[in-house]
Amino acid sequence: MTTNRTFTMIKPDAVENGHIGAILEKITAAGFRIVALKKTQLTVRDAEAFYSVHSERPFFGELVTFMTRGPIVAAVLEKENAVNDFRTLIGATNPAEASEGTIRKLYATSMGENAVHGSDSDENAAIESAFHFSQREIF
Ligand code: FUP
Repeated sequence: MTTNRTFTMIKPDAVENGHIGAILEKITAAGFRIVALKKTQLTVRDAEAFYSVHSERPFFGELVTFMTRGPIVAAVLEKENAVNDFRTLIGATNPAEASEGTIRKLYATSMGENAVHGSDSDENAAIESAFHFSQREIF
């Protein structure tokens, strides 16, 4: 995994609300190349492992229930400065605080159901990409 990649998920709320196409369009229009892509559904065990850093937080149970309630779209994205540029594109964790035009401002409904995930570091981008994709699925 090179450092010009990040990992994203279009979360169950955005999938349910029919925003997959619009969000992928925003992502590619912003200059990201999709190097891996799949629709899938997390098991409880997957979600607990993916978000293990939050396991002691009061919202952990709700987060796992939300992330497993329907399918997601997982993707690996490539662009110079991918991690930081993608976090700028998605906006603040809480959509009420997200800047105009960001994906969370446009498509998220609440802090808990905030439409998209974006890796917070190159190291986590590599870990999260490997969690979802084998080398044969990355192009
Ligand atoms: P982000 O990096 O912006 O995705 O946010 P975090 O890693 O801090 O949080 C991961 C997910 O936990 C968020 F997308 C939503 C959920 N969360 C809450 O529900 N409440 C909080 O106070 C913080 C995070």
